[in-house]
Amino acid sequence: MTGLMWFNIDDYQGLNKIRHSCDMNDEIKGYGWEKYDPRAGGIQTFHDTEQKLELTTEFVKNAEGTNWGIRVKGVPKAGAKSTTIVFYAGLEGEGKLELENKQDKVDSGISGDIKLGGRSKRLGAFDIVVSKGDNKYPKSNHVLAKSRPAHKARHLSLNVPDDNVWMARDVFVTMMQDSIQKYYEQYSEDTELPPWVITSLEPIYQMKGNFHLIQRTFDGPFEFDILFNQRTKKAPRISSANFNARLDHALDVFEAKFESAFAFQPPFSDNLKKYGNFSKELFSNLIGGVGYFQGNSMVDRTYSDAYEEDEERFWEAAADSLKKGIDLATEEGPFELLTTVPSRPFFPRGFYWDEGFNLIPILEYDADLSLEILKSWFALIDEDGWIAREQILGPEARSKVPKEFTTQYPHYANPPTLMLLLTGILEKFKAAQNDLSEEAFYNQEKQQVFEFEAGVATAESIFDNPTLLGTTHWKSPELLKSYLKEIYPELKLHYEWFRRTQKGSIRDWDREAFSPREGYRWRGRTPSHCLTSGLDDYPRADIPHTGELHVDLISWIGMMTRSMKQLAEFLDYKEDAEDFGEIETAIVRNIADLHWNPDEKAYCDLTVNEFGESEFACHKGYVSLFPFLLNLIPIEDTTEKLMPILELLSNPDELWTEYGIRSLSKSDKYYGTAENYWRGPIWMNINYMIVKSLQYYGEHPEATLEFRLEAARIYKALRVNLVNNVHKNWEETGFAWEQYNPETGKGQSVKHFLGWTSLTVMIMALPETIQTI
Ligand code: 6A9
Repeated sequence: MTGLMWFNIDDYQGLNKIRHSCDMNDEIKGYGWEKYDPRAGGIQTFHDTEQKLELTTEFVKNAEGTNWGIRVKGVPKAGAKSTTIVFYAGLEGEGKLELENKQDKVDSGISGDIKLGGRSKRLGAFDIVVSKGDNKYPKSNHVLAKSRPAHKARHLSLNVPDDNVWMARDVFVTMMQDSIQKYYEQYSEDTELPPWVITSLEPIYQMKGNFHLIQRTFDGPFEFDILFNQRTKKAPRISSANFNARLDHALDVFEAKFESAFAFQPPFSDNLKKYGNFSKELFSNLIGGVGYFQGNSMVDRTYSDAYEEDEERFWEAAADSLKKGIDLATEEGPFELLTTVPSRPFFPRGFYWDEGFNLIPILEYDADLSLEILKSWFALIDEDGWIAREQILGPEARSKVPKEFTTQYPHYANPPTLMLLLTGILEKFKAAQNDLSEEAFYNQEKQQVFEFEAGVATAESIFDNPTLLGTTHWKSPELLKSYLKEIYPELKLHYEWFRRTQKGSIRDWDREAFSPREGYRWRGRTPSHCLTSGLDDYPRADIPHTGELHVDLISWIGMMTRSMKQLAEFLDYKEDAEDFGEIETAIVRNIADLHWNPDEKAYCDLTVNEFGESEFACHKGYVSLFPFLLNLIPIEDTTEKLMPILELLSNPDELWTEYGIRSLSKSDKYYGTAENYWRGPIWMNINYMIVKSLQYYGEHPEATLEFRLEAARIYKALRVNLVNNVHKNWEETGFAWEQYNPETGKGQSVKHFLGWTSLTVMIMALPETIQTI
């Protein structure tokens, strides 16, 4: 594990906030990837106001994945001078990591390159070089500083337990405190602390260990390299000499893949100057946020009776058990997970339903990577078919979560968005196979890139390389089939878990024709929250009831069924496909028979009133849209059901705003109340689904013309409003946001939220208008 820390040392202010991990409240005016390709490299910048530094890290790696390099470039802001940078490398598990410079030259600082040599089971033999770079001696007047010959780099090493390597900053701070203390012991408490105490830590940490810190200090602008190479003949080494050529190549790869993945449409394509950097940053930070996590997860396996939620006022008893559950939870694992994260500074871990959205743009850009991530998630399905909603693996991930939120419960669900992605994969594959012959398909892609790109030669070589493109699964149907066959049994288990554990009880009241099995209820609901639905505080029936049925959940399970059916058909599992088909039909019927409220002209949750009668619980907003969002409304119902949905979407007294569709109707009594998280604010994940469904139903040949024209009108305006509002906020603040204010459009809640907010790039690539005739 390697990392970088930095701080300004003109005075001792910077010391208090040594920059290491990203934190939401840091005074940084924007930071992150400008361009990033996970197979070739990219550029990351930090506009660090607090540490008075403009920092850039250029990153390259080879296609084989064995070697990488980082060029660290810094420019102190006006009035600032000296910066110190600490690079660290720690080895977890078996193996070794050692300094290879001559030991006798180390104690007083190292003036040239620094080299670590290592070996581990997974990496084989490797080395890490931290180049000398530009390193000038500070013109300090301090007499003690003058007695030091030069600002040499420092190397320190010690043993750190595996689980603590991530705490590099704390380790460094401890060392620094020791040096400061030693200084005061030697001199006097009243002498002003000279800078070299911090930049030339005492050589008391020279034991051979698995953990190494290398500190370089610079006056003015600086530049140096960190180069990691496996000692294998398989791939040429990455060096300071070939760094620039590799970076150019990485940026070419990024541009070529980006242009072909997201072919922007008007009005955005007409103004790439305005939208170009914006969209590249959004996407680069999504894909640059992909992380590998490893460690134990906290799970409450007590299966307390209260978790059955079958008693009246069940949430009270459940709350008691949940409180105990926090302490009764046991560690499970270790698990590993490759995943995107909703937000690097604030939610740096995987969330189940976020992932299905976050992978949509990644599927376009690098399909192989999205399949690898998907597989990594599905590998977490346990023997009951459950996946924990929030993946908090290991102590580092856990350190970012208050204790009461760390425990996962095996009866809790979260929307199965990853199944939606699976449908997208099948569609994309079929499009690649059917529409065009394979070769023609690639020629066309090539052609598109030629049109955009000056570097034709590079573009050509990139497009001859499916590995670099991440399209090997499209090139080989066998590969895709065997991938899907491998995950199919777990997926089926997962699907059955959903239907079994979230089953609702359908009461035998007077409805025409409902299918008794298909009604569902989210577990884990309280009067104020339904966290498992993903829509946290969105209002439901005022008092939870065991006879409640949730319209968003039946829709999710309907989509999941359809997706399983498509998969079974693709793999030629005929019987399964038939079974799924029957369930799908029953669900579509029950969505209409159980959940459509003809008086409100909306889909609603159901609850049971004080007389034991079934009753609608209607709160118009995202929840009432779900049958539409997941395309589960039969086209025959255009006039009766789809038209009123358009009316709901386009009415400014209900869901319409100039910035996107708000989560809860302005006319609902809970609009804007309490936490006001999903009670009005605009969320990009659901807006993306709305835009896509407007397109789906609006282009449906069997829909009425009246409907299609109205859908087209809303589609066109909504698409532009969404993109422009995210763009405006990005211009103004330097950030993408978790949600947007429905009255002002202002970004709010968590900033640097590049999970589903980056779906904006998908929206830019959708057609400006839909086909109405
Ligand atoms: C709180 C506090 C440093 C809430 O994006 C992740 C989820 C969504 O899945 C969900 O739909 N977010 C949305 O309603 C954020 C959830 C964070 C919960 C953990 C810990 C962090 O303290």
